[in-house]
Amino acid sequence: GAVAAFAAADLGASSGRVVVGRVGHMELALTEVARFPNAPLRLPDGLHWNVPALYEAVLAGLRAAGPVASVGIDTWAVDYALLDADGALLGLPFHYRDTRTAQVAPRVRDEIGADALYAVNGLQHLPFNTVFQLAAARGSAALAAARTLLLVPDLLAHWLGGTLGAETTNASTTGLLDARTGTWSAALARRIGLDTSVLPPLREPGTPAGTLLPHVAAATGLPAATAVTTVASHDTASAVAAVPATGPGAAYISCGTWSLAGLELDAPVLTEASRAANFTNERGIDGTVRYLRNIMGMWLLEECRRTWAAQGRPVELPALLAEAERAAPFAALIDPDAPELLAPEDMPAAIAAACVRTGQRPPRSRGALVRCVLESLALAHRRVLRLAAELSGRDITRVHLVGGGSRNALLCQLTANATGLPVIAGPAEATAIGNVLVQARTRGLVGDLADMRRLVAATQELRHYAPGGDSRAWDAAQARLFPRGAALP
Ligand code: LRH
Repeated sequence: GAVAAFAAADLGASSGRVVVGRVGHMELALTEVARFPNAPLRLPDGLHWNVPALYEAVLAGLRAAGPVASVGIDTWAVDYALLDADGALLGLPFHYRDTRTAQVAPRVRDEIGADALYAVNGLQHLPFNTVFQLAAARGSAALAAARTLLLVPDLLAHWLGGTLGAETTNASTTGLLDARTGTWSAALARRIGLDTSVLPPLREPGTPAGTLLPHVAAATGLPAATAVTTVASHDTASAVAAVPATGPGAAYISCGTWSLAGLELDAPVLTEASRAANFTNERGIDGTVRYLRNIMGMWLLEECRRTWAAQGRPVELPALLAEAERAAPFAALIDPDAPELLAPEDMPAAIAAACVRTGQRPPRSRGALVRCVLESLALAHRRVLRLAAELSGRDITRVHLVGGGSRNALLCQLTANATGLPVIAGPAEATAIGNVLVQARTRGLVGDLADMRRLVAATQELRHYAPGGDSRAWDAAQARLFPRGAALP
């Protein structure tokens, strides 16, 4: 049968990779050809992404990839670049962890009305939603000069293939997309003073985005006829597309820098209860809804390690996880989504302070601290999935944990124990796989979403974790941490 190769450039908030996926009938094989760090850049005006460096790394990755039928780009959500009338980049995009939105976001939310906002965009309130970033940029020189706004993956696709568009799964994270119609909400854009003409036409995953520009072909050694394909450019949407779920009852946790826990639905849930619980309705491929909530994720652990390394006390992950495994259970628990953990200078100190603030003794070793982080994440997974089931009226019988976090056996087991549900872990590279499969689908190499998932289930190595331990200990931990109930963020 037919087989073809596709290149997926998948950029996460801490690292990027270029993966080549070979797809054929019941065949899906991935090779990582490049991996590179993605470190934020602090400039006098704030925290930014070094997008030219990322573009360069993608070019190098494509060179290493060799001949492919097409290329697809996905990245983290919400962040955007501005282009002027000549198509030139107006400064480096802000990083979503930049603090300039902290005061603006609640103000804009209250001005428009939290319920009015949710009724239109169905989005969880996060201070960095694009709509709040743009409100913070109101009146800036860059915005005044801007003719085009591009989300980060759309910018990279533009630099590769020359086309302009806003891919829908990622556009759904801006706060400017109408959750029911899937079109830009001009009314909302005008409320924040945005000239709606900067918003490019929407485009769906699986549509063409040109072919390589001549200088890109030259830089990568690829034929200029190589296609650029619009994929589910929001990394989480690509990951969810590759969740190896077959049949109803499956929930997912896409666990990387963030843990995105929820359900796939066919229509948004826009109830007051859903808004109050801060659930989001992001768009998936093929008209699906990603009904989920952000949980702070492996960021907590990554930042601890970064801080320790900066203090001259680096520690390898396997050793750290082994220590955490031996540490006493339920010694201290935190709410991983506490706002002060979004971008602290010193994560271990911030976690210790969170423990003290809630009347607990802070962990005394690094192993104990990591145990605290992983148990707290597992408990958050439980809280969010139970809420997702309740708010959507669905039953959950098992949990698919995908993304880098699926390699963390302790986190997987704790999540099974906390939720009381079997956890099926993997693939770790779900995002790159989803990226590849959407490209393969445009060539007829794979069928619908269910086919894509069957292919992942049949070809990728998955690990199963049965729930164990004492479920009452988790009930008690939950009640202790949230004495007034779990619904509010
Ligand atoms: C995960 C992710 C998540 C967004 C965040 C900004 O990488 O895309 O879905 O909320 O980054």
